[in-house]
Amino acid sequence: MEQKLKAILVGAIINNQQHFSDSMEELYHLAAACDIEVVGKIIQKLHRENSAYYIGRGKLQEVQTLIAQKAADMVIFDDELSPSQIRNLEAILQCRIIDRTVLILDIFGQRAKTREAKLQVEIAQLQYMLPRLVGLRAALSRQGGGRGARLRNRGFGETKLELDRRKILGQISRLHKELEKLVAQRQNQRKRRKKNEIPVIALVGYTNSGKSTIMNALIEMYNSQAGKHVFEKNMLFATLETSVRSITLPDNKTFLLTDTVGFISKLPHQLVKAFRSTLEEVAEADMLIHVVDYANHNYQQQIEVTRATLKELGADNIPTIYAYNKTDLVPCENFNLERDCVFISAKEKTGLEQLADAIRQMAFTRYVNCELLIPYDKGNIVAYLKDNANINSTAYNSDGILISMECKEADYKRYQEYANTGPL
Ligand SMILES: Nc1nc2c(ncn2[C@@H]2O[C@H](COP(=O)(O)OP(=O)(O)OP(=O)(O)O)[C@@H](O)[C@H]2O)c(=O)[nH]1
Ligand SMILES: [Mg+2]
Repeated sequence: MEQKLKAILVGAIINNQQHFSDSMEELYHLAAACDIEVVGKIIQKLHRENSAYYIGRGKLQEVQTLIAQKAADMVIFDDELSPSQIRNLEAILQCRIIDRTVLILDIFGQRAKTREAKLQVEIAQLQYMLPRLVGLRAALSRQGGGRGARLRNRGFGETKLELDRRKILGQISRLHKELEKLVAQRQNQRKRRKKNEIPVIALVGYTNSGKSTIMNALIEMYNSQAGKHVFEKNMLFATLETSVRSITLPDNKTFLLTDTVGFISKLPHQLVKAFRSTLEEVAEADMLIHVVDYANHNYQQQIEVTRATLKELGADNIPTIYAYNKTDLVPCENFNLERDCVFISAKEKTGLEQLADAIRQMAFTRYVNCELLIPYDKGNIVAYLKDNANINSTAYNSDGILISMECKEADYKRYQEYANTGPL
């Protein structure tokens, strides 16, 4: 079995920033997801980041000693380093220096399955590499391309480093072209969906908050079609590709539910850019379900990170319901019920009806209550309404079937000639 790479984590508490320990814990999990063993941790309080070394020159001595003590292969910084910081640090510490961004890119690289996701990750990786080529090449030649010189990621490996800047630029533009074709296909699908006037609801939130589990729970509850489940797992970035499922509530209200990639603190801007086409699904949704991992003590900051990312995507003005998930892990039972929020457990399947109610109220506004008297020879209309409206009662009168129901405003207008009364 290949031995794991050993790493030391380095973080700086800049200006007494809060949530620092959570960020370091998250870095630990990111490293673990890349199959890296963390053997030490160094933290420094700073007023501002050191432009040459990120942390202070003096502190580097400590890092150097720890590297020797623990026989570490690499040092991982909890922030994106500039190309010159990487060069300077590698020159002094004589080992591989990587940052939070590289770990996230590596995880995305491992998880990408569809051609579209693979293209997007590769573009982001090349964009990250481009300004850092000199440093990467120097590090590689120093370490002879050996064990310490690479993350497990293939696409990010040595062969890529042999390419010069121009070649990489050419490759980025080729990948972009291929991506554009795939994106155009998906945009067409979206346009078609729009024409159907079915509301599109997107699940958004921090990675591992339970978006995919909620999607599966709703599929099971309302659409027991087999084989439609999406992948859910206790790991960072389980979902990288967008999935769309049609869900029909018992009152025949149908919507499209979208599950997509989760967010994280300091999500690399290269990734946000490369995944823009995937994330457009979010920006174009009619409503968002912002999923919060209520069992995570840091959930409030995760909400903020998610909101900031949504803003970056231009999706901050979409009607949103907050779904506080994993309540089965939270001892308190008196959840304070605010507007636009529901408390659920996707695992135990509790609170899902409240979530469905919230969806009804927010996404199905253009509905009316009405009574239609459908002549007996218009059986096709009755059949349509059975599938598409929420029928409260049916009475078989001498002059036709009297249906009292709640339906789309558009459907009411379509059959207005049969209206028994105006909209109620
Ligand atoms: N205890 C508990 N665990 C849950 C609940 N909902 C989801 N989980 C677990 O949380 C983990 C992450 O769930 P996912 O649904 O994959 O999370 P996600 O938000 O889709 O994550 P990404 O795709 O990585 O962004 C899984 O191990 C789930 O079983 C819940 O209500 N209670
Ligand atoms: Mg997921």
